[in-house]
Parts: sequence; structure tokens; C-alpha cells
Amino acid sequence: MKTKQSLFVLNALALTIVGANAQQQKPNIIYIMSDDHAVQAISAYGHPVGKVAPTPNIDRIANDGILFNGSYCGNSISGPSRAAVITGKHSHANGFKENNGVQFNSKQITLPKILQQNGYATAMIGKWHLGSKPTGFDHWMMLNDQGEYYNPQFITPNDTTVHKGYATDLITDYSIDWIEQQRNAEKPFFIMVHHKAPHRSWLPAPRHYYTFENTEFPIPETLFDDYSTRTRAAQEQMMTIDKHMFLGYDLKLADTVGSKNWINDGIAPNFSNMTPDEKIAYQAAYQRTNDEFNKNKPTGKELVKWKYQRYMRDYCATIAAVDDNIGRLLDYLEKAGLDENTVVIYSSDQGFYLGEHGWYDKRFMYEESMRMPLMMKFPKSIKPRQQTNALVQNIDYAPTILDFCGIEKPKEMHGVSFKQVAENGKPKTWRKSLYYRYYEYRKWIHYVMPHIGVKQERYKLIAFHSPENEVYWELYDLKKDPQEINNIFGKKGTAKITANLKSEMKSLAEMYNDTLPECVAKQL
Ligand code: SGN
Ligand code: CA
Repeated sequence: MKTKQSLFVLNALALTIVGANAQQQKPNIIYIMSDDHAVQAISAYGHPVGKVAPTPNIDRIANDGILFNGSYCGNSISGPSRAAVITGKHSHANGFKENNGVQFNSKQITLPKILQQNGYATAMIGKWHLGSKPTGFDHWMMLNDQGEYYNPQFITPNDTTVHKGYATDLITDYSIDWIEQQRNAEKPFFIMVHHKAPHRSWLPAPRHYYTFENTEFPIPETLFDDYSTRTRAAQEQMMTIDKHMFLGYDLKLADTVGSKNWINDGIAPNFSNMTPDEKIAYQAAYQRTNDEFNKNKPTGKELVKWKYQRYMRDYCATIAAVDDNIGRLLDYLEKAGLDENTVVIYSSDQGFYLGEHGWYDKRFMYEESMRMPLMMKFPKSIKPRQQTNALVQNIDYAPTILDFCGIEKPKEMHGVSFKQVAENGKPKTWRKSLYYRYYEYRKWIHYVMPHIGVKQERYKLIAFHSPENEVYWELYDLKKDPQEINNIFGKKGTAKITANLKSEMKSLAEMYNDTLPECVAKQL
């Protein structure tokens, strides 16, 4: 017969075992984020660019799980988007509204802190770019500021050192190394793998110098957009391929036939942290096509087309290295038997213009920049080859990850979990509108007027507002005009739609506790 005491010990033991199993069963989370990777350049999305520059390894995540067609950010620029991801809150609430000269307030609740407190081993490797030191991580190594492609500096809690190699490869090496060797293997893990690529000025790895040399990228229909229906806001920006993409810095063009002397037409050419030998090899890789350019000297529209092709070749070549490395990470997970119980997410900090409307960069609430790539896989509960049009936003990532980990989200998070969407499809009650607000103005070479907007599946309303309190309204019907070239604000037959969207703007601002600028609020 068992004594009372031994029964107690047995019960306690059973509880410990159940506890340990539950802990072990908690999923691992790998959150991969690249920088400025547009959906157009991911083959899983089926865009013509993805067809000529496929990303088979990134696509593996979508094929094994779910692809989000309706994923958007709330403020299309790096730091603000990253801050929204880790806090689950829009910019006005997490305080990180602009990219430049701001420091993230690390005192607030963040996703990594919550996971760490709930027994997760946590790490962040790569671009952080929040002007602060990462918190909530057992282990972190961050690129210095925007980071370099070649031989980048990594900052750790202990030092700042140059690491020999190509950033995308190094970030993956260090991530795999942490998962394999360094983390506390008793705990489930959460790692943020943050690439620099494909951020400007698009410097490919040596193995990809020639990957797209002979690829003709499809010219976007709106490469020569005249912005005729847009308000003043879109006309004063400075991010056109034509007027504002530097021949040396961005496009690596030499001054004459046979010359290795890259043009300095505004900003000095960027050789990242290349060694002298790497620099010679890099310059040599462009020699043939630079000579060809200098023999033909295209001008006018032909020059814009040439710039577009060179831009796309380099941009996609930096993505090719991201793709190689994602393949390497996924292979490692399979080999280590970790793939079944690991949620893998791929995203970028925002979208990007690949020549649409003649632009590069982001910031605007128009589709190409507001839209974010998003895909995730988790073999335990997400079926393969799913797609959804549900409207999701970067503020939802933290609540979703917490939901997968069985942890309740803090009340202050604005986002909602899309775990159900991923597992069972979009519920009937799913949100119908997204809130957007962009702040940064005239702080850097790109001028995009601050704006506030509401995006629904069919319509989008935007209020640009100037420092002089002028308001410029734009309204688009995405069904009839997916390229947003026809601003129908104030046009016949749009009064009701506009009124609905204005009232939605007001209620979203209220729901998120945001204060609208007086000049906009007055017109709602
Ligand atoms: C740099 C780039 C800009 C880019 C910002 C923000 N210029 O300043 O083109 O818009 O980063 O990018 S560069 O001359 O430094 O390349 S973000 O990814 O941080 O949002
Ligand atoms: Ca970015």
C-alpha cells in the first residue's frame, strides 16, 4: 500500500513531467525579416518580376504553409515597422514614428521580453535599426545602424567588431550556430533573423555578380507615370529612378569606356566595407556592362530603362543570397528534426517600388510600399499550400506569435492574432479596414508628405497633410484601378464611399487612441 507521502511525491513527479512536456511542446519560432523586400520579387506571389527572378527557397515556406496576400504595414519605413512588429502597437503608441534621429523606448512591453519571461530562449541576429540596444534577448548581435553588405560590423553586449564575410551569409551562420550550439536546449526558442538585404545600395555577393546579367526585367506599365491625378503630395517626392537614382552610388556606373572610376554624382560610390581585393573584383564584375553603357550612352527614356534594369539586377541578386540562406536554414531545421515543431515566418519591414510609378523606395500608402510579404509554416497546425486575402498588419505579428505559444497578449497591443486565419481560414468577423499613418518629412533625401489613411479590400482613402496644415485627399478604387493611377476623390458618385471611409478613419483613430492632426480631423 502506498503511503500518503509517496503518493504526494508521485503526483509531484507526474506534474513535473506534464509541465516539462508542455514546455517542450511549445513551438519554436523563427521570425525572418529582410529589409525592403517587395512582394513583386518573391515568386510565390506570381508577379512578373518573381517569374524572371524566382525565390524557390522562400517559396518553400509558402508551399509548406500559408501565403498572405493582404499583409500590410502601418507606417512604411524600417524602424517604425520594426517597432510595430515587436510591440504590436502602431507608431503613435510605441513612440517610434520616424526613422531618423529617434530612439526606441525599450522600457515598454515587447514580444521578445514576454517570450523570455515565459520560458523561451530568445535571440536577435542582424539588422535592428531602432537606435537602441535590443532587450528581451538572451543573445543578440546587431548590425551597426543600416549595416553593410561586406564585412559588416556587428555590435554585441560586449563589443563592436568587423566580421569577415557577406552579411546575409553571416546572419544565417550565426543564427544556425545559436540554434545548434548556444541556446539553452531545455527551452523552446524564439529567434529573429533580420537581414540587411535587399536594402539600398544593393551590393550582391560575389557568387551572384552575374546571376541576372542577361535577365531582362519586365518594365512596369507605370514606369513613366505622369502623376496627373495625384495631389501635390505625390509630385514633390524625390525618389524617382529618373531624377533620383545615383549613377555611381546606386548603379555602379563608371565614367568612360575601360574606366573603373565610378561616377560620383551626388553621393560617393559605396563599397561597403570591402577589402581592396574585394573592391577590385566587384568593380571588374561590372566592367563589361558599364563599357556597353558608355559606348551607347542612352538618354531620356532609354536611360531610365537602363537604370531600371541595372537596379533590378542588383536588387534581385541581393535577394538571391537571402533565398540561398533561407534554403540553408530550412535544410538545417529538417536535418536537426526541428522543422515539425517550429513556426517559420518570412516577412520584410515594408514593401518597395520596383519602378512602379517611376519610383524606388517606399513610405507612401500606395500598394507597393504599404504591402508586406508574409508567409508562415507550422506543419503541426497549418496545412500546406494555403493562401489568404485576410487583411493583416505588422501590429498583428506579436499577438499571433504569442497565440502560437499559448501566451495571452497584453491589452495594450493593438494587433490581433491571425492564428485562426492561418489554421482555419478567415473568420466572418475578421477586420475590414486597416489604419495607416506616415510621419517622416524632409529629414532625408526622400520627401513624402505625412499622411493618414484607411485601406479596405476595395477602397483606399488617404489624407496628405502639410506642415502648413493643407490637406490633400486621394481616393482609389483598387478593384477598377489596382495601380492607383486614378484619384477619384471628389468625383461624381463617390460621396457615400468617401463619407464611409472618413467615418472609418475617425473610428480607427479612436480605437487606437490616436490624435489626428487638427487640419484632417476638421474635415472628417
Ligand atoms: C537610407 C537610404 C534611403 C532609405 C532609408 C530608409 N538611403 O537612408 O534610400 O529610404 O535608408 O530605409 S542610403 O543612401 O543610405 O542608401 S529603411 O530601410 O531604413 O527604412
Ligand atoms: Ca526597410
